[in-house]
Amino acid sequence: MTLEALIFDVDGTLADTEEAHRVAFNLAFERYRLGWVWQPDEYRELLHITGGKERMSMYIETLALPDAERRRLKSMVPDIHAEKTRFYGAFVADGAVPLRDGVARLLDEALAAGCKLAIASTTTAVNIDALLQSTFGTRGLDMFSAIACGDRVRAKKPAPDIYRLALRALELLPEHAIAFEDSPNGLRAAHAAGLRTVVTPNFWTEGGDFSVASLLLPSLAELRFDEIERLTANGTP
Ligand code: XBP
Ligand code: MG
Repeated sequence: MTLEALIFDVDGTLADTEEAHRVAFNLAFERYRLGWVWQPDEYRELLHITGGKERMSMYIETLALPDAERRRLKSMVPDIHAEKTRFYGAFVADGAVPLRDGVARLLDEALAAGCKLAIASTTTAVNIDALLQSTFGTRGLDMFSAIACGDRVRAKKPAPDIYRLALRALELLPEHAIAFEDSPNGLRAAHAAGLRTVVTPNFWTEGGDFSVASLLLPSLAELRFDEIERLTANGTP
């Protein structure tokens, strides 16, 4: 089976971004004087909900509030999220969010071998553009044949929609591509889309259910592009 594309998740896979997201959320909450502070342990639980807006809405549901106040706070979620995205974009532009080990080399090896690259992420296009430009420079956006992200799909991970969108944009069947993920939600999304998946957990996702992963690694530091097919062959969904 010829491998024609690698499809990467962004947050936690290309780069360990979630601490920057967490701090950005807290700065936005402070800007809106909400009195909310997401500590690491609480944020790790909240990360089971994909999508920053969905995460905030679910958090509001957990608060003991009069209905009118709950509705008012929920109506503010898009504005709070836009403010959070501004803070996050500033961290990324400052170079505060480097690529994970092995990512730059593996992407260059894939491109040199004529393999396409794509992205399937829950975060926003703004965040992805900022990360690709801050880590790869101006060539960052041109490296990827397709970027499927954010609100382009109604059902976010663990639904397969974002991976199906990436495959449609690549005009590929799932057997000709491999997904790279960091979280159980992301793995479930890729697997449901029929993709073999390489998983590299991190601080926020370690200990999750990765039983359907084709390959589980601590990072991409040791993975060579020309080994991927062989190492994932028996992990076909
Ligand atoms: C991870 C997410 C995102 C980020 C925050 O996305 O679920 O919601 O946590 O980014 P993925 P936003 O791992 O699929 O890249 O606030 O922009 O959603
Ligand atoms: Mg992720």
